[in-house]
Amino acid sequence: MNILLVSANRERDPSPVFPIGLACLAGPLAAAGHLLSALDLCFEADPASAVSSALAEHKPDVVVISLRNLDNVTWPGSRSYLDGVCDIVALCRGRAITVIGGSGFSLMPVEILAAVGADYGVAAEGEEVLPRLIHCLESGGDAALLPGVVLPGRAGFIPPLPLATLGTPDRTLFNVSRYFREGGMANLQTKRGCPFGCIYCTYPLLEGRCMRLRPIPDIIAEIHTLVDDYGVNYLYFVDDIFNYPPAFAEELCRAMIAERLQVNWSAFINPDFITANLLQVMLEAGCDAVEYGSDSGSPRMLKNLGKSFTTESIRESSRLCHEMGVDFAHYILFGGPGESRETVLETFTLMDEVEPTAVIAMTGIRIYPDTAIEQSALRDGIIAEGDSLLEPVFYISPAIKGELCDLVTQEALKRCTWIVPGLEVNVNSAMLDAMRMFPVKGPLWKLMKRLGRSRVSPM
Ligand code: B12
Ligand code: SF4
Repeated sequence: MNILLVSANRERDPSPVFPIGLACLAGPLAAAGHLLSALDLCFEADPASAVSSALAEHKPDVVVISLRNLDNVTWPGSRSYLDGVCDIVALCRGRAITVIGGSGFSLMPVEILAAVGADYGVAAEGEEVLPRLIHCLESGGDAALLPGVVLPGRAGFIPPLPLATLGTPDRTLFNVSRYFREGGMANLQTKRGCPFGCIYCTYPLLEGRCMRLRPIPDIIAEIHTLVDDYGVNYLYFVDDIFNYPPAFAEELCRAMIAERLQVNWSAFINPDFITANLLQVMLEAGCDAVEYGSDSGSPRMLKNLGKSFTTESIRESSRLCHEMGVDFAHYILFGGPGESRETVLETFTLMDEVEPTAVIAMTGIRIYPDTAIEQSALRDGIIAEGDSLLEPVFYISPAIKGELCDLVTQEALKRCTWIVPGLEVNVNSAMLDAMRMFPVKGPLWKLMKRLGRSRVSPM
C-alpha cells in the first residue's frame, strides 16, 4: 500500500523533538513492501495546507498519524494539542484510511480515537502490529483480533503485546539535520521499560515494567550512522532511566569509548544507581550533563510519590557530579499528595544544599488513567469516577493549593538556577527561542550558569 506517515507534533519547547517513534515504524513497514512518504508538521507554517498538499502529491491509501503529546503537562498555562489532530483526521476523511498511535494516543486510546474520529487506533508499540493491521486492511481480515488495535465504537481492545526484540529506527524519511540544528541534539533509545512504581508515572504503562535491552552493537551502529551520515555530535538517550540496569549502561559506555565516538550526550539517570565508577565511564564516553527525576527534597514527599530513593541518594549523587565536574539538573514536582508549605520549603533547602546547575520545577501533577495518583485524586475529590482526563487535570494537594503558585514563584525568584515553566520563572517560549541562538548543544538548562538574575516572564 501507499502510506503517508504524519508526525503531528508541533511543540518546539523545550526543543523540537525528532519523531523517533515514526522512524521505528518506517523500517518494518518498508520491509512489508509498502511505499512510504512522510510529512513532519513540526516545521510547517500552515499544517492544514501541508496535509492537503501531501495528500494530493502522494495519494496515500493509508495515513499513519503519530500523536506524541496530548498536552504540555504544564500548570497553569496548559496547552492541549488535540484540536490539531482532529484537523488532520478531518482533512484525510474520504481520501485515505487513518490510523493513529503514539505515546500520547496510548495513554487514553478509546477516548482519543472517539475524540479525533480516526478509522483505527493502535495502543503502545507499533513495529509489529501496524504492518499486521495494514495487511488486514488489504486482505479484509478482522482488525479487532489484533493486540492493541482500537476500533471506533468499541469500548475495549485486546491488550498490546510487548516486542521481544527492539530494532533500529530508520530516519531516512525525516530531517535529522534540521532537528539537530534547531533542537541541539539527536535522540536514540537503548532500552524500553521501567520496573519502578512512582505514583503518577505513565512510563511503565507505555513501555511495560519489564526492561527490554537493545543489542549494544546495534546501538553503536546507530550512533555511527548519526555521526557519520548526519554530522550529529550531541545525543540524548530517551530511555526512562539511562543508568538502570547499571551493568548495561556501563557496557554500552565502554563500547562507545572503544569505538572512539566523537559525541557528547545526556540522559535521565536515577540517583540510586550512579557510582563514581559508572559516572567516570559515562564521562569518558562523552556524557556532559545528567538529569535527575528527583521530584522532591522532602523525605515524606519522596515516600508519598513512590520514589525508590531517599534524600541521601540525591545528596550523594549530586556530590559525585560536583566532584567530577559534570552539569546536572534536578526535576521537581510540587503539589503531590501530602505536599504542604513545609515540604515545599524542604525541597528548596535541599536544592540549595546540593547546588545543581539547574532545577526545573513543575507545579501540579497531571493525572492519567490507571495510575496510583488517579486513586488519590478520586479519594481527595479532585476528580470524580468517570471524569474525562483528556483535557488535563492536575493533582494539587488540598493543603497547599491556594498558595502553591505564590510560594514557588517567590522562592524560585530568590535563586537564579530555578526554572518553573508553568509560572514562567526564568523561562518562556521567547526565551527558549533566544537561547537556541547560542551555539550550545544539549539541554538548554546548561545555560543557566550564564543567567544574571531571576525573573518572571523573562522576555
Ligand atoms: C525522552 C522524552 C522526552 C525528552 C525528548 C528528548 C528528545 N530529543 O527526544 C524531553 C525531556 C525533551 C521531552 C520533552 C517533552 N515531553 Co516527553 N517524553 C520522553 C519519553 C520518556 C520518551 C519518548 C521517546 O522518545 N520514546 C521512544 C519512541 C521510540 O517511542 P514512541 O515515540 O512512543 O513511539 C512508539 C509508540 O508510541 C508507537 N507509535 C508512535 N507513533 C505511532 C503511530 C501509529 C499509527 C502507531 C500504530 C504507533 C505509533 O510506536 C513507536 C515504536 O514503538 C516519553 C515517555 C515514554 N516513556 O514514552 C515522554 C513523553 C512522550 N513526553 C511527554 C510530554 C508531555 C513532553 C513535553 C510536552 C513536556 C514539557 N512540557 O516539556 C515535552 C515536549 C517536547 C516536544 N518538543 O515535543 C508525554 C506525552 C504524553 C502527554 N502527556 O501529552 C510523555 C508520554 C510522558 C508522559 N507525561 O506521560 N520528552
Ligand atoms: S518516574 Fe522514572 S523511575 Fe519512576 S516510574 Fe517513572 S520512569 Fe520509572
